[in-house]
Order: sequence, then structure tokens, then C-alpha cells
Amino acid sequence: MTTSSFHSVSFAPGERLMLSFLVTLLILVACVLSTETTMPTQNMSHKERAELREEAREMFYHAYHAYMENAYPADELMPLSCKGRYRGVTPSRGDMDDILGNFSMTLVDTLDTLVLLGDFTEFEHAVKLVIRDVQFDSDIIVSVFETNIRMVGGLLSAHILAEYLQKHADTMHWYKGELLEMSRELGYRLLPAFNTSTGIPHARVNLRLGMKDPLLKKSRETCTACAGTILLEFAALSRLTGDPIFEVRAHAAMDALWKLRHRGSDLMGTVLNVHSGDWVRRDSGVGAGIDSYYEYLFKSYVLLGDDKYLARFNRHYNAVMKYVSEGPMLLDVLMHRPHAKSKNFMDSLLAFWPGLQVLSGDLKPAVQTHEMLYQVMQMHTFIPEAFTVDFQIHWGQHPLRPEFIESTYFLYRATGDHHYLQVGKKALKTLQQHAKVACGYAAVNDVRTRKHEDRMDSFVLSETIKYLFLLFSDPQDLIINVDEFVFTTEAHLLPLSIAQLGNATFSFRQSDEHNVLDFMRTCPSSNKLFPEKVRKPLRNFITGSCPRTTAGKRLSALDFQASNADHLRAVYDMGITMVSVGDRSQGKAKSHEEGEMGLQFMQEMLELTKMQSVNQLAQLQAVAYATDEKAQDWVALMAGPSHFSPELIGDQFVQGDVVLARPLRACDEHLENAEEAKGKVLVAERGDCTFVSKARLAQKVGAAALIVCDNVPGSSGETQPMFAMSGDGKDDVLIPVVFMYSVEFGKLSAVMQRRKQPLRVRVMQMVEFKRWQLAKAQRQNQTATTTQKPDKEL
Ligand code: DMJ
Repeated sequence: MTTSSFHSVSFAPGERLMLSFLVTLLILVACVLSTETTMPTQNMSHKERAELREEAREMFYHAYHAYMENAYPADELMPLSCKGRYRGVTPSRGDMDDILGNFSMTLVDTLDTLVLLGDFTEFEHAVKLVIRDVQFDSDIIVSVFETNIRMVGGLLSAHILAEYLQKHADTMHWYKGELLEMSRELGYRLLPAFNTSTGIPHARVNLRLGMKDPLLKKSRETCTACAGTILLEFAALSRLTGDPIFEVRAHAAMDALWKLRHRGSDLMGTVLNVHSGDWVRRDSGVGAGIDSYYEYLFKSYVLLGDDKYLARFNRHYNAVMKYVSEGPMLLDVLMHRPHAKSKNFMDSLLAFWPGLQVLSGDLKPAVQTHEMLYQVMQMHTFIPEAFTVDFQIHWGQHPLRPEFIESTYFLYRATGDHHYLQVGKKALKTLQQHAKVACGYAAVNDVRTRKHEDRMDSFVLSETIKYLFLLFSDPQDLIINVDEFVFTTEAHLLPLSIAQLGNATFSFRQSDEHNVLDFMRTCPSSNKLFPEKVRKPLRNFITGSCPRTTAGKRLSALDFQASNADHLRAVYDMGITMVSVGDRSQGKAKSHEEGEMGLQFMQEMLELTKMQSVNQLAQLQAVAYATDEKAQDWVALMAGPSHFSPELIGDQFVQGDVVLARPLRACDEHLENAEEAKGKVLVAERGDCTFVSKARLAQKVGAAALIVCDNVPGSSGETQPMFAMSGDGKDDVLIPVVFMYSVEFGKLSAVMQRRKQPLRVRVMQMVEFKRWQLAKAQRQNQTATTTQKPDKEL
């Protein structure tokens, strides 16, 4: 995404206002800090930068040709099997496949990158292919959000650029707006999703049947980002076609979302009910589930010049900076209790935030968060999908996402600091070394093992490589002036001049020669904006590879992990003793201050126990089994909960024999041993498809519960934090689903192999298991002389 903040063209009044606003913000911040700036650490020569630009170009063609030659007209390339991924043909990955509509998504998503690369010949060829091959009348349920950002955005941007080339490159004279017609048709196919009582669109729609598909009958939940990332494309669609319906619907959805903010905190949750407007998940951050809602508020203001969106963005922004931002970190809170952190991990999607902060003029926190993310990247090679506040891996996948490179690009454009070129170089070389395969670029299944996945998302071409290419390009290397455009969340280009279009004919205006970069060269010098001063103190923010504990920082109850020895020590120093049977000595605080910290800790613990949904201790699950035939002695293995299945609380448990799914990953439509799985506790291995799709399959075959076991050898709940598996916002899974790391599952598996009979397990809450064991031990002590009664069933 970019705005008019760096070059000036012939601006209309609204645009001029935006330009001056953005520039003023940049100058203000820059002038305040320019007194103590230092020179950048390591400059990059023009030659090296040009070489990297060419390497980014080669990367593009490596991936693009791999897709075109082996996968087109499929939606995606599968880079390991070197073939196309087709919806309904390629084995399903569950709901993850909702992005696929058998409409050649990667090519559509990539069209405008071809223009940025200056490859008009291939662009023209690709546009002809899209017009000839792509059709939308399919009985397929797709994600409204993904179809909008990748397909509608891709078609619109390509249409705009095709007309631009007709005018400025004397080419494509045969083109008569076919892509715009296609985007209009696709827009109409998405519109049924907006027929809700709130005006907030459903998450999914059937391309042919609209909402009449019986599978969509129960549809009611969507994410904030899903509903709030429509306006840029729909406004462009309306203004270019002259049909107001799209823009009207998208504004209504934004208005409805705004009304749902928490009036006290000004924060939004992440999942909501489209009919009632009730929040389903009240976690509030800037990453998964909400990210591009904030982005579209700001960019809607930039593109359309409507002040209300700036005002809304500012309200949310202030709330985020007040409650979510903690130093360079961004940690989810509860929208209605914003002082309570709701997660102890961050997700990689939030890496877009510094880029948005740059555009809104708040450079300092952008530099800080970017620096933190850079260190996470250096520590783990890639930024993992989720990482803890200790910067340990929470979810190790890395699908070659663009967000961090996007922010790097905007920080470079705003500061001119060559540090960001060096960061980009590191990101580029890492992709080359660890993701490049013979047939494109493969996602990384786990950054620890760097094992590849048979997946190359369309955003690799439309965003990741595009932003790398832009980072290493000078404005004169590009055929278009990107500062005349807003980049959508999928990095598609929409011209700022759209603001002036009603039903009028769309036309480009020539840019004048006044260049805001000239101005930035004087005061302040862009080379001296925040280079070392802001970044340097953060260089050691992530210390070594060990989890940080209390050194200088109070351990909060939410961060506390009972399995972490450092945490136990810190808690002991605060005067809190973890009492176990046979050890009833009282803890004594080391010092008065630590005693107070202990009290605060206990208060937080009490607070947390009130909030079952975020209390990790209470959420910890157990897979328990009897060690003897009479079921007298039981042991429990640690397991994690899921966000999408019913929580086992109190004395609830599910009991059944353990059965391994065949195939073990349980990603296909059917299980070979479906009959055997009925009423049992099914085990499926992590990978190939989402947790929730495995759960749906287990439920379909009638399993009583599902255990998902990790696919990373050696992983253990003893050494890494337990997490709750994420779903997709729907609540149709009715059986308990728990996650076991490899070491814990290995123990279970060893017992299974030793037994002649099937192993019977109970899936339950760990706290409840402990309570049960404790009660049993006390009973045994009290009745040592009397006859032991059989253990009471839970
Ligand atoms: C892209 O499709 C878009 O950037 C979206 O807004 C969020 N995620 C992916 C890339 O990570």
C-alpha cells in the first residue's frame, strides 16, 4: 500500500488535504527527533540494490513460470508435487480451501505485478488468458473476504493498468474493459452475503447459489477483518462501473462494525454474529481476525477522502496504542476488559502494523515494532505464524507471508534508512535459501525443521515478491508512479483519482514534477530519520534463545506457566508456595517489594480464574489413562484445548478407546477406518489441513473426541507453552478436541503398544484430574484402616 505522501501529482482538493496531512505528520515527528539522529549503520551501494531488484525479478519469474507451466488454470501451484491445486479435485484442506474458487486465482492476483515489473507483453498475454478462461458460475462456496481482496482487487487493478497502458504505452488497444465486467459479475455473486439484519456480510457465499446453498444455512459468524476489508474494492467497483450498490453495501458494513466497538475502550473483538451483532470472540489486537479492518479504515480515508474513516481510525488507533501496544510488542486484550491481556503470544499477521503506522505518520512505534519483528525473524530464520512474549515459537508454520516485507518497504520509503534495505536483503536471501524449490517457492511447515509444505499461496507473487521488488527499485525504475495509488491489503493498486469518480469516465491525470522527496531531503533529511536512536535500544530486546523470565520484569499471572522452572522460582521469590500433598510449608517473600508483587500476582490469578476462556491453567486439558487393570491408579498427560470445540469443565470428561485415524493426518473427505472410530477417541496427526477440519471429520465419523498430536519430533509441553488450537469462527464442532505435543503423545503411544487390549483414556480438564487425584489420596489417608471403596466415577 502507498499513498500520495511522497510524490505530488495534480491533486484534487481532497487529495491535497490528504497529502498535506500525511506529510505534516511525517515532518512533525521527524523534526522532533532530528536533533539526535545518527547516520545509518551500513549503506547499500546503488549497484547492490539494483542486483537485489533483479534477483527479486528472477524470483518472480521462477515462481510465475512454475505456476503457469505446471498449475494454470488452477488456483494455486503445489510446489512440491509441481501441479495445480483445484477445489474439489485436490484432497481438501478443509476450510482453508475456501479461498479457492477454481477461478485461476494466482494468475488474477498476479496481473498487476507484471505491470510493475514492466513486462507488458506477458501482462497482455495473461489478461487474454483470464478473459478467455476464467469463469465464476460454479457451485462452490468461497470466502467473501478472500475472493474480494484477491480476485475482485486483482481484476480491478489489472483493468486500471490495462487502460493506463493503452494511454501511455500505446498497447492493448483491443482491450474493451472485459476485466472490469468480470469484476462486476464477481461482485454481484458476492452481494447475497450482505443480506443480513446488520448489513455485515456473511463469511462465505456460494458463487452460483448465493446464500441458498443448504450448507450455508447455519452461517452466522464472521471475523472483523473479513467483514471490514471490502470497501476499497467495492468503492472502486462502483465508481468504475457506475453501479452504486457495491459501495453502498460496503459502507453499510463499515458503519455496522463501527457501532459494535466497545464504547468504553473503543476496541473491537475478532469474531461476531452477522445477524445479532453479538461478539463471539472479544480478543482485541491488531493481528489475525482484525488486521485489515484497521487498514481499510485508514485507506478508505486516503482513497475516498471521507473524514469519518479517519476519525474512526484515530479512535481505534489511540485505543490500540493505549491497551494493546506494550513497548514494541502488540498483545491482545479483551475489548471489554482492556487491562487484561488475553493471549501471551503474537501472530505474524500483525507485522503489517508498522507499515500502517508509517502511513498514518506514527513512525517511532513503527520502527520499534519492526525492529522487534526483525529480531524474531533472525532468531527463527522466518517469522513463525505465532510466537510468545518470550519470542519462542507458538506455531511454527511460515507460509511466506508478505507483511513484514511490506512494513520494511514503507519504513524504507519514509526514512530512507539503508537498514531497511539490509533487512529486505536478509528476507530475500532467506527465501532463496530456505523456500526456493525446483517448482516455485514452498511454504515452511515448521521454522524449526524448515520442512517444506506443498503450498504456494497466491500472495507470494502478488505481495511478498512485489514488495521486495519495490523495496529495491527507485521510482525511475517503475513504469508507474506508485505514489498515485493506494495499495489494497493484497497489494493491488487503486488510483487515488478514484475519489473524483462518480459515474464520470475514469481518467488518469498527469503528474507534475513537484516531488515531495525533494522536500524530504531538506528538513528533515530522510536519511536521518530514526536510524539508530530508536532501533539501538531494542537490539537486545530478545536476549539469546531462552525464554525471558522475571529479570527486571514482573511475571504476570497470564504469562505464568506451571511447567516453567524459572516461573516457579520467580513465584517462590514473590512469597507464593505451590502447595502439594506432603509439603504444607508457607512461602515467605524474599523482600517487601517481591511480597507486593506476589500479592498482585495472586490478584491477577483470581481475576484470571474468573475468565475461564482465557485462563490457560484452567484450560489445560488432560488425557488420562489407568496404569493398572483395576483402574486404581491413573496418570495424566498434558494436552491443550481448542477455541472451536466445547470446553470440558468441572467433572465433565469423555472416555473411550484410542484409535489412530487412517490416514493419520485425517485431511481427506473420508476415513478408511470410519467404522472403528465410532464412539472412540480418535487420534489425528497435525498437518496438511486445519485443526478444525480434522475435528469435523472426526465428528462426521462419530468419534467421541479427537486428539491432535504434533508433527514436530521432540516437542513437549514441558519445554514450550501450551496453546489453544484456532478454528475459523464457526461453532459446529461438538466433540472435545485436544492437542498433544510429540513427547506427551509418544508416552501415550508407547502404552498403547505395550497393551494387548485397546487403551481406554479420559479426556478432561487437567485441574479436575489433579483435584480428583488429590481427593483420592486424602480418602486413602483417612481410611487407611478401613476397606478401600472403588473410586467414584467422575
Ligand atoms: C493476504 O492475503 C492479505 O495481505 C491479507 O490481508 C492478510 N493475509 C494475506 C497474507 O498474509
